Amino acid sequence: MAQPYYITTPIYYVNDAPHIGHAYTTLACDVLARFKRMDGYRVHFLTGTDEHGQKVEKAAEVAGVDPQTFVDRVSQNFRDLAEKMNFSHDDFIRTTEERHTKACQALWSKLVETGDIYLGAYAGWYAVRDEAFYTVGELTDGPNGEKLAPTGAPVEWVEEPSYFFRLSAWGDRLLGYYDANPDCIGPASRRNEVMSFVKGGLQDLSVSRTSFKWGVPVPNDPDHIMYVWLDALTNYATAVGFPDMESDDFTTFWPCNLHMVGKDIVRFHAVYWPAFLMAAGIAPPTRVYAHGWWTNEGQKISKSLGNVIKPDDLVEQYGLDQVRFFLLREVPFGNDGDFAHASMISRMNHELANDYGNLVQRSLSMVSKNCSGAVPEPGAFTDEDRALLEPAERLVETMRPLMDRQAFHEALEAIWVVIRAANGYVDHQAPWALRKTDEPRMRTVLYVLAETIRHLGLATLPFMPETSDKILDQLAVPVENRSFASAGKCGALQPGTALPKPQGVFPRFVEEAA
Ligand code: ME8
Repeated sequence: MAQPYYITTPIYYVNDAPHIGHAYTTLACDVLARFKRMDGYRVHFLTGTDEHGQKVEKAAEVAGVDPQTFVDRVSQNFRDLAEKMNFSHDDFIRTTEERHTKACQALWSKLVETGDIYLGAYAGWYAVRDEAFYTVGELTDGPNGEKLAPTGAPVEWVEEPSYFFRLSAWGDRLLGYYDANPDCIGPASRRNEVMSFVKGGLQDLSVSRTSFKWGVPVPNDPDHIMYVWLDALTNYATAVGFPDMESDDFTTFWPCNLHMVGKDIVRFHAVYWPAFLMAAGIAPPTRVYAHGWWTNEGQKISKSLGNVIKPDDLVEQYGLDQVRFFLLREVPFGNDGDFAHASMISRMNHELANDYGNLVQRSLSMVSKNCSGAVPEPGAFTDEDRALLEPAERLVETMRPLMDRQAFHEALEAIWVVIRAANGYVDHQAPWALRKTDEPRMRTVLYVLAETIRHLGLATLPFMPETSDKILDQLAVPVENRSFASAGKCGALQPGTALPKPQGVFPRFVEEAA
């Protein structure tokens, strides 16, 4: 039986059009999902949209349509983005679906039964933009004397009857869970941040609202709708069959292996969510990873600054796999990053066109011209051949632990170490010269290069699926051999296999056109 791997993106608010930040999180998940599938796992990759709450209700009002019409329209933009970015999700959840209402209400009822939800009254500060409550100590004064949340969002005073989740009772048990599971929050800086927040003491959390209607009704008290974060977080359970905890999907995929989120929402995922789950007697997630924040040419990305980077525009301008590569290569995953067109062009020209593209093109053209367009027959391998081939054969093994700690940039660097070594090998072996002096040795060198490129094509497949497939097509690698099980000798290129005519894979970008 294949081992299960359940991975989720945040579900995105539908108050706005998708931008590069949303594409980034889902891309990271897509690359991991593809890697795990190639590594033999049974993967369930979930993304979707968060469609309830005051923020969405207000956005619908501004658009002059009823909330359902509004969410239907904007949710589609996120689906379109997923298609455009070649994301391979297995399910796209919307919180306005019937299956989700059922799951939220079932979780709520469990929490009422265990005594973890009680009725009270809320009086405090709320930021609609963050859909979050803040204590007075967290607020700062804005330029016009208004109160602001730590995120910069304006807050408003809210006073209304509310159900509460007894979060204050879960501090020690949360700390116990973090201690017993050192990998349950990554990277380490976020883990420390979460732990000190919990150590600072937790207050009970308001989990229902009465002043607007756009949400999941509280069972047996329909004047209340559920707090949008309790509703939203539950999506991860809904999608694998909750409340049917005996279902095949739930028993296979729960607890979730990885909730990928941005650093803005780590508290919701690493504090509130495990507390809700533990209170309901359900296992908390295995890992939450909070990545960093993108800015645009040094500025915060925001609609009001008019500097939102639309993934569609980038793909149009530079090509899909180029964008996928750049986003995960440019910034150590977990750190903040700055998007700059000059860096995008530089990476494309140096690492894609010059390093990878050039290696593939010159090697395969030589095979095509000098080996009758077929995989050459190698002779005995020399130490130099083995020095290139062996790390190439071990690439997946090298990448596995890096991917498991979401160090995408390190996994890419491991691939580029082999690419650079292969380019050095071509220069040093000079197969064009061997053609005149030692044809059998030329065939060995070209075979070693073709085999190395096969390993590289497999290793880059999760990151750049279309281009890597094109590379593997040029080596006539059968589709059923494009998994890591075939990466070893059993999938090795067979001498004599006819190869299609090679084609360039990574065009150079003309810098003036940027
Ligand atoms: O928070 N850089 O939805 P949301 C990097 N609905 N990542 C970014 C980014 C940026 N500049 N901007 C956005 C919500 N993101 C809730 C989630 S989950 C149960 C509910 C990414 O539409 C990043 O992953 O505001 C961030 O956490 C997420 O989009 C926030 O998306």
